[in-house]
Amino acid sequence: MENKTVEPNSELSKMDTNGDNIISQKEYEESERAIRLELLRNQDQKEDSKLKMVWYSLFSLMVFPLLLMISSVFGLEDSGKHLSAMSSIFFLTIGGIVSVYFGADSYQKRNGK
Ligand SMILES: [Ca+2]
Repeated sequence: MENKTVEPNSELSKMDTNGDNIISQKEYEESERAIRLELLRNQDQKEDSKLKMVWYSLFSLMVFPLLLMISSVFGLEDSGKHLSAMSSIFFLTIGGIVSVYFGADSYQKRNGK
């Protein structure tokens, strides 16, 4: 059997965790498992941030009418008018964000991703 060497200070040399200068099958599988775990963690963080975005969108949906009420209470007629003008596109955008999130989520679950 021919001896193979790996480049020193490379990613491959880091696989030799016990320092015996041999990358065993076990060390290789452990590194592969660590990479897979890292990918899963990244995926999880991505899903968390998407979910957070949806929650903030829904929260802004509740804040919007409050802004209208506040502007009418303090007699800010112009602000109220501007907010009313914005409301239709605002609600459409929030609805789009939320529906795309749930649509993409169910599509990914159905396709096993
Ligand atoms: Ca080793």
